[in-house]
Amino acid sequence: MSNTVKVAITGAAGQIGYSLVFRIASGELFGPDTKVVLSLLEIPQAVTALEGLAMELNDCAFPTLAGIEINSDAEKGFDGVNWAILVGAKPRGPGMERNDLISENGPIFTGQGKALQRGASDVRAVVVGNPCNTNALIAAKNAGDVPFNRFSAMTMLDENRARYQLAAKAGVAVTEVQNVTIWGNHSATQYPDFFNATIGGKKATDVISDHDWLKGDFITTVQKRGAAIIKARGKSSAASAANAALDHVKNFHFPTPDGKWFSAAVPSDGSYGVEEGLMFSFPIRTKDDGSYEIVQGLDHNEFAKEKLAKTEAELKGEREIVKDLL
Ligand code: NAX
Repeated sequence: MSNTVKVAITGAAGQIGYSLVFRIASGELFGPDTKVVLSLLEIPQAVTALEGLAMELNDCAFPTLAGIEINSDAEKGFDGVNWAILVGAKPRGPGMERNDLISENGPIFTGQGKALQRGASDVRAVVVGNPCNTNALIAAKNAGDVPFNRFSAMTMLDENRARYQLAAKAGVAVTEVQNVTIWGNHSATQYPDFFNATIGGKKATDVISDHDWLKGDFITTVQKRGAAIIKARGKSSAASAANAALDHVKNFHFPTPDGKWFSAAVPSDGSYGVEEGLMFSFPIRTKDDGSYEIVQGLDHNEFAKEKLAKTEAELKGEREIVKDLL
């Protein structure tokens, strides 16, 4: 196996990009023995900013950084990449509805899907730019013969947020909280599943006796955490989103420890009754051959089924808005 990994990052001059690139270049993501070539992509107006970013990266003198490429042309930027982290997207403007954002950002991902097909023969792509599930669906549907399951969307930030909330409520270290699945869309309809989560190896519902909190404030806090951060910081989550993108790539790149799983939005294969082909967040484990599987057999009570149905309906609605791009 080659010990050089080429990683493309779109929107690299943005705020998530600035938190992401140094950590990848430092060797934190793939380890000290793997060299990294960074392919940074931006819109033409932001290429100068990328040149400044490249100077800073070089000035870190990271032993693992084997090269930096800068492009505003996706086809060139995706040439030969192993991982594409698709962060670049337009933010929601004043008075803009979610549906407007879906229509505005969709075309970016048709172009990037096509460019991935032409440029990269062995690629995995994760979409961070919102609405990330639907953007990932658009990219995948435009990527020709790149297998559908090479595309995913990031719900790892939601999982990390949920793990922190459960740990804080139980008064334990966050490492004690495992197997918190985010089901569905990276949006306010997502379902952070505490029923199948564990705290210190026990069921979370046995450790946290306040089930009203679990069914109420816990879920809404996780669903609305992004908005709470914007309100407090005046800007959207950036370092935590970059951190989650690293976790996402690590989760797919390295074997999942026994008995554990992680959340990511991947193409549904019909598991848990979710319509096949929707880009839906599920519990995921990697397999020995480097591919992944959706963890089967988790129980859903009526409460959970209702939540799953709601987030699935939202994703179908988003897909309807972009149907001309698929
Ligand atoms: P910024 O506005 O700081 O950066 C976005 C960058 O993307 C800009 O520099 C812009 O020039 C670039 N860009 C736009 N179109 C592009 C294209 N076609 N090709 C290449 N670059 C392009 O936003 P930032 O805070 O970094 O957030 C980026 C995206 O992440 C947004 O869509 C945001 O909503 C989304 N998020 C997703 C999260 C998740 O958990 N999935 C959480 C954090 C974040 O909200």
